Amino acid sequence: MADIKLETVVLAIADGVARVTLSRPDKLNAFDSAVQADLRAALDLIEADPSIRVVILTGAGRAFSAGQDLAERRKALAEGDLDLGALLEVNYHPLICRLAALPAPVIAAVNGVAAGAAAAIAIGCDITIAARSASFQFPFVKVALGPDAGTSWLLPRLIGRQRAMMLVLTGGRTDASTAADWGLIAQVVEDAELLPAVEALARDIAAGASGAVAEAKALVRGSLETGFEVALHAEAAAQSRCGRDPDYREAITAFAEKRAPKFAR
Ligand code: LHQ
Repeated sequence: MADIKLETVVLAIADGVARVTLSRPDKLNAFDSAVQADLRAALDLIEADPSIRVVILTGAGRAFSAGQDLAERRKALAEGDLDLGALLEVNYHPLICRLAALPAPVIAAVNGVAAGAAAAIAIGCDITIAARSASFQFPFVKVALGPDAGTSWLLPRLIGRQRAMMLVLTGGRTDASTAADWGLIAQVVEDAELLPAVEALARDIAAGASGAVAEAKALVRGSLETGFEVALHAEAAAQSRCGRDPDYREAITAFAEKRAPKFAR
């Protein structure tokens, strides 16, 4: 299928994998209102297409994204628009929540610097893989702001409170290798390997039974907000659904027949 080119985002869908590329490279893919609108449009298309089994989010050029467009904020400030919380609630939160709620896992392929809200979106994806030369920066304090877009929730859970504090209180840059060592991201790969590695991972996940993949995503995400016994019950409920799915019958039959399963969905 041909790429769908929006103003600042390119959506490419092939073989059950949707790749969303932030495409404003001259401004390091900073999130202005056009990017926000294009991401909403891309998500509308992805949510409406049941053939999509995995989503990849990446950036064009040398950056993943430099976060909120500061030039647009400067203009808004001059016009007296000061409510950043409203901007978060209207633009960022729906985007972040829609990515989390998609049944298809979302893989961030972090090709370069990821800063501010964009770094939060990258580490909030289901799996985050970065190029060796990429970096992560939570520079909110450097622009006199507190952490947002989920940063204060995600960082302590991924890397612990001590390292989270260091990152948010300094706003300093963390290279991809350190990010991987700390568990901020799943993996670091050489620059030229980023898209091939992420696409291979996406194909691997897309080959799985999509019902089971969706249950796995929801269970792991949900576990962060529940106790152990609640998680056990959630797993059992998911297993009841999976066990009645024809794909489970096919997997068991294929195992007995010593062949690869052919999943229906
Ligand atoms: C940019 C940006 C940018 C516009 C580079 N905006 N143009 C969420 C919602 C609600 C409220 C507010 O906040 C938030 C959360 C946030 O995201 S706050 C954090 C916002 N981001 C930043 O503070 C990062 C700002 N950018 C930088 O510090 C640097 O650009 C980094 C370290 C990312 C990269 O540095 P360099 O590699 O030296 O590139 P550069 O600075 O030369 O940038 C290249 C161009 O991109 C340049 O444009 P120009 O026309 O001069 O060539 C920059 O102005 C533009 N650009 N970031 N966020």
